[in-house]
Amino acid sequence: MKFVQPTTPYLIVITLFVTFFYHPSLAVTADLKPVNLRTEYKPNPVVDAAKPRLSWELTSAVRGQLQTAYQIRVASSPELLAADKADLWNSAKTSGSVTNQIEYAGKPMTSRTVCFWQVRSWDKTGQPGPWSSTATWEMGLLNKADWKADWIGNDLTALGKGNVYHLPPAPFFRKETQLKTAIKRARLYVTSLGLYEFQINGKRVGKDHFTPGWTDYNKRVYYQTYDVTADVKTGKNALGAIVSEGWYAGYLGYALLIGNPVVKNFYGDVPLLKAQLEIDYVNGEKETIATDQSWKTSHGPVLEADILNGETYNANLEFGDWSKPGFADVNWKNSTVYPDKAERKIEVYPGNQIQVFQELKAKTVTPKADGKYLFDLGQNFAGVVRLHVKGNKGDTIRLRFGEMLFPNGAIMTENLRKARAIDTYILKGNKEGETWTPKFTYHGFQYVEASGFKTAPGPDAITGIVLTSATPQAGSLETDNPMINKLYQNIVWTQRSNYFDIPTDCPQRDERLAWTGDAQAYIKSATFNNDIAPFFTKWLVDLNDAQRANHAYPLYAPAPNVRKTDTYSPGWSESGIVCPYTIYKTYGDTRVIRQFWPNMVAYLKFMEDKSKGEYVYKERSFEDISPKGGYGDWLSVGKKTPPDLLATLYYGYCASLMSEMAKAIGKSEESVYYEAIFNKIKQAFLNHYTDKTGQFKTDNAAYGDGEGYVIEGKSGFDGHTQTAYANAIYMHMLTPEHRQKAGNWLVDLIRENDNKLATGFLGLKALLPALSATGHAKEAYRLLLSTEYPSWGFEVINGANTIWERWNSYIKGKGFENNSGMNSFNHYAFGSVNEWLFGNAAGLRVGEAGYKTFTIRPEIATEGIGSVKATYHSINGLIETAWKKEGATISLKTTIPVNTTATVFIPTTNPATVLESAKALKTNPAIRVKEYKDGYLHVEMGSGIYQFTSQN
Ligand code: RAM
Repeated sequence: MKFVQPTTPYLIVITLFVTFFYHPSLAVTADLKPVNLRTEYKPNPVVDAAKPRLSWELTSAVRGQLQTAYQIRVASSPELLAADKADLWNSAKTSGSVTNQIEYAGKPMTSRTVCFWQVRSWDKTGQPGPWSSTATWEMGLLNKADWKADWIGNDLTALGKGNVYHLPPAPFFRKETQLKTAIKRARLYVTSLGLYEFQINGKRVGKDHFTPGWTDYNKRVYYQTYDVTADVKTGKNALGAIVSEGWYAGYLGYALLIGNPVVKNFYGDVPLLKAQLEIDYVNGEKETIATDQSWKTSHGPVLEADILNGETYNANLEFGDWSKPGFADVNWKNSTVYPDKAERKIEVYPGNQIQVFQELKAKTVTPKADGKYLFDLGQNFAGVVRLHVKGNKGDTIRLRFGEMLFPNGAIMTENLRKARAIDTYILKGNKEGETWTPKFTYHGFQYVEASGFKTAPGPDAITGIVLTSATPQAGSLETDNPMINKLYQNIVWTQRSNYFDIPTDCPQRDERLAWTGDAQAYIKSATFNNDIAPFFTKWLVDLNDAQRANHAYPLYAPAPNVRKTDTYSPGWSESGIVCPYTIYKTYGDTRVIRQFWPNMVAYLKFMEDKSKGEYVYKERSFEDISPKGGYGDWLSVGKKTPPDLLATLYYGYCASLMSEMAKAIGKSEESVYYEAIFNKIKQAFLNHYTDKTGQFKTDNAAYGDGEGYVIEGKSGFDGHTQTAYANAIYMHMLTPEHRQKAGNWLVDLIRENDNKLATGFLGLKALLPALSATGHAKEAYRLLLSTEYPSWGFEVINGANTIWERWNSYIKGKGFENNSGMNSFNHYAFGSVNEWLFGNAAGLRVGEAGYKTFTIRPEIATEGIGSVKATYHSINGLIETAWKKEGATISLKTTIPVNTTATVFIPTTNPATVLESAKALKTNPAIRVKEYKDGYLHVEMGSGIYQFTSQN
């Protein structure tokens, strides 16, 4: 199963439309049809925004097609909509080309309203197209007062066992109810402090996992809404829930590892449930069944469950049909009601819920010593396994999880550190066998070591269940080079494993925190693979909720106190600017800018104060944080770029992004202000950090022997590094002439380093883009295609199927060379090359926000790669760019969505030979030829599919 946006490819839609729906009696003359209607980025969602934002895409067979006006109508029933009685909102014909981020502007929304809407568009000649099909959105509970449900719990903390891992069993809750008469509609609103699974009449509700998601539970908690009309019936019904510690009360991060005084219960110690089932009867009556002390509670088979530590399940303690009516709950007690926190918000989950992405069959099962069996699922991923076993009552299966094997074939678990990551199942002895999947834990793994099987298990004893935030697939990339294709798949798997409610650093060890540096370094890359708009809409709230008292953004968000000295760091904190900017730029989302503007302004002020009004961070400006100077170019190879130099570049970059964002929300004075700050920083940076020739220089002695700085600080510091030049170029911190010089020094530094990269987390994302930007695409390709350490290819040839934390996390024939505790095999930071793969190799760059305009400027490799094909489903529709080199012919296919404009740079040494669909460009009115420059013929055009060829 794949998450693909529910957009039908254009041509199919067009054909269907023309064949089945077009009827001359309709007053429709244009073939412009809106499709993929979404509200707050989602098809037919439940939302709680007062003014939900609407979007659509357009299809048309006409080249260069545009929308000149649109009309939206919204009604409270499909019948009213069909009768053209838009009782909620009729936008009337509104001129403009915008098709997304359009705020609902009708009657004020009230809780529970279901809105039915349609849109139609007028084409470039002013003719209206047909109405779209109907989409819906539903309003959630807009006021706290809509909640009748209490927070209920069952304090089992006294039953927690063990000194190292103290985990109580998971409480079960149940309630029976008699529903009076015929039911028209039923909704379940449900949340928990901790994790929950809800059941109605013996059936699990919904497909979501790890609900309600991680937030700063002191400030807000999200809830889910399920249409359960089909799950309830007139007469007796039973509601049930299992609740677990989760992020609320479970173990988090490396707190245990580093001996933090608090290791769990960061937000509370008893997990709580809050749920209400709202029934609308056909006769107009309403009824609400809400959690209160009358709900019965007990604990049973889930002996312990923890995200990091695993789950233990004793099937002998199962209750049977506990969530069906008629279950004898005489031994269950009443629930305890817990007070609400007045300041805690309760809101609709804005992200994409975690769901099952795919199941993985075991590739091999290998018997091991001591009766153990090793299962290989063939892919490193985040998720759980489904166990199928036949045995005797009381037999115990113990599952350990690992990403890699030692060269001797034993499972490697050292890199999990204090994440115990063990699942245990105690059999009830069912003759037909028994099946179990844990509910409240997940692991990062490829291999499972199972003990306790009495007879040899087959491969179907263990099935991998891949879990991920269900971000719809947005892009694809394929070349004729298998190594690069593998690299791309590894990037995708790593994103899938780590976009898990929050952008985690890794899914396996005792960390799984949303490290802000990793998030900002990778976000742009992520946009090309999946639609991450809802995912980041959620996480940006976490990030801003975690903004520190001094206005610095934290190291990770949510930010429980897992280590007292974890405060902030340059390169990490800037996530608070870079991430909203990227969401704005990618999706045209100005709401995120408005929403967090005061926080971002406060952060820029913090940065300014920190520079003591000098607009440059001189050496040792960040000695007060831990590690000294912050994380800097984390995990770089060789000399370390001084953190203060990098911090200054980031400061300038943020000021420029602020200027652009201010403009986008109509704050022109602020835009000018931040532009001026940017220029001041640039000047101060150049004054302090460059010598007469323009080379970067730093007072390296200021850092002593690196004591107190990050581990790589011991290799010494230098400003004349790949990372420094790459970032200065990427962040536009240099004059044009200086920029070219910097590009040349960058190339020199790579050559001096045996043609190898030396960058860490911060340097890497900028490295290839900076080479390309200064005319060194050939060097960029050389690094991309290298298979020597350190390189992406080195990971691939050493067997990687995900992106590793370190280039040499594992070497074939040698094993694990590194620090075993900090050696993740599923860490997306080095996957930030995806930005270059799509942006340069395939050549796709956003212009006006939301890809309303964009450029396609593919960089043709001189060797190693002969074709690159990328697709990207933007908020304005599907974009495609595919180039191929065959002898002297270069072909370039581009797909430009309706209502967008592209500037395509056709690579050619001979512009006179350029043809489109085998015809001269001159003869094609859809294409505007601009100029020939730097080996590219620039052309501009609107929507359509274009096939260019040129002779070289
Ligand atoms: C590591 C994390 C993360 C990084 C920080 C500095 O432990 O895994 O990737 O951002 O430290």
